[in-house]
Amino acid sequence: MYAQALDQKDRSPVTAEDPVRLERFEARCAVEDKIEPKDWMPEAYRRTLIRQISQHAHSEIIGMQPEGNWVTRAPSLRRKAILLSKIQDEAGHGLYLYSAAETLGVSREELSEQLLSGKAKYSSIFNYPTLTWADMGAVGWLVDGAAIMNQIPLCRCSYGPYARAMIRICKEESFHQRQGFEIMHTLAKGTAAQKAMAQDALNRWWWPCLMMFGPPDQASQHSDTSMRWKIKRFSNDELRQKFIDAMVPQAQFLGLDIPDPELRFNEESGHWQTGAIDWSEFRRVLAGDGPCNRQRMRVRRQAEDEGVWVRDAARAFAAKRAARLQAAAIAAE
Ligand code: FAQ
Repeated sequence: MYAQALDQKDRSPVTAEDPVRLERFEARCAVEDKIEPKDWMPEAYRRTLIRQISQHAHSEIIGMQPEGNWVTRAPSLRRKAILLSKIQDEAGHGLYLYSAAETLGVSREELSEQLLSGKAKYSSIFNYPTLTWADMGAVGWLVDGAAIMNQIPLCRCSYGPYARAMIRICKEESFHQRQGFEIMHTLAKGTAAQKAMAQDALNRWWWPCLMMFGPPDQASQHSDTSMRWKIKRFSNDELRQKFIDAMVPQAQFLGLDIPDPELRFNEESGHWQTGAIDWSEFRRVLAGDGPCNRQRMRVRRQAEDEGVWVRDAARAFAAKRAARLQAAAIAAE
């Protein structure tokens, strides 16, 4: 029941596309034309986008929970205000992304139902707990850092509404990353106990962040078509490597150790090389058995149930207002 996306795919067969239209579509992608909602697109392109955009939206919504855990315990009023704003930004990102997905002909209700029923995936990273205040630093620095690395290329995605949503999201994500780095910096340059807390957070978040980029290229089912259609611009492994190369010097600047005894700089390739990633852990989290999968879904469902009266009240108000306006229009005739 808590497994992510065991049955999320639209299994109805994709009928053969008109070869002429398909060729024209592929040619538009090749020359970097933006595809807009009313343009013809292959059914597989539409489904891929709905899958990716909705998983991304769900990740933003579920991603509020690990941070929400620290709102009441932030160490100062300033930190609390910043954290609250960041969490509100995540909600906004979820909403822009649901709107982008809706332009592809799927309703917000369907998407929400896929998440609440446990059919839809969201990012593996949000199934890990935030145990200390330093985790707010690590989430901002590393999780938002990984998100930016993955999402900047999405600003050039071939699908117009997704690309445009990503531009604003990326601007906000870079603030988030800065605030996370600033928390880590304060802790790492603070007392020995604070530095140990920052190191512990890095130890717990490093490997799950590397997994955020998705399975290794040879195991990534969607990368080839998504790259041909210019939805994705880089492969999962390419983005993971860019992230590692960016983060290692930042950890060094902070005076923190990356928890990987095999980490070394490869002079030949010019890249930092890590030890092996434990992909069995990634598969376990995706199958619903991460440290917090059950808790995340329980909290999400509870929030949905507790919001019923708000949605009912909004609908009742909208109906009353429409009736009032209609009555006024009739009276004016
Ligand atoms: N977790 O063939 P690929 C954030 C699935 S937002 C769970 O390589 P694709 C902001 C994948 O869906 C973070 N599932 O797939 C924030 C597919 O399964 P399916 C979210 C994963 O789509 C910060 C299967 O594995 N970002 O952090 C994961 O070509 C702080 C095979 O994979 C996005 O969603 C994973 N990590 O590439 C919020 C960005 N990785 O659908 C709050 C947009 C892979 O066939 C606080 N998405 N899978 O059942 C993407 O760029 C892509 O979808 C990838 C995966 C790169 C995630």
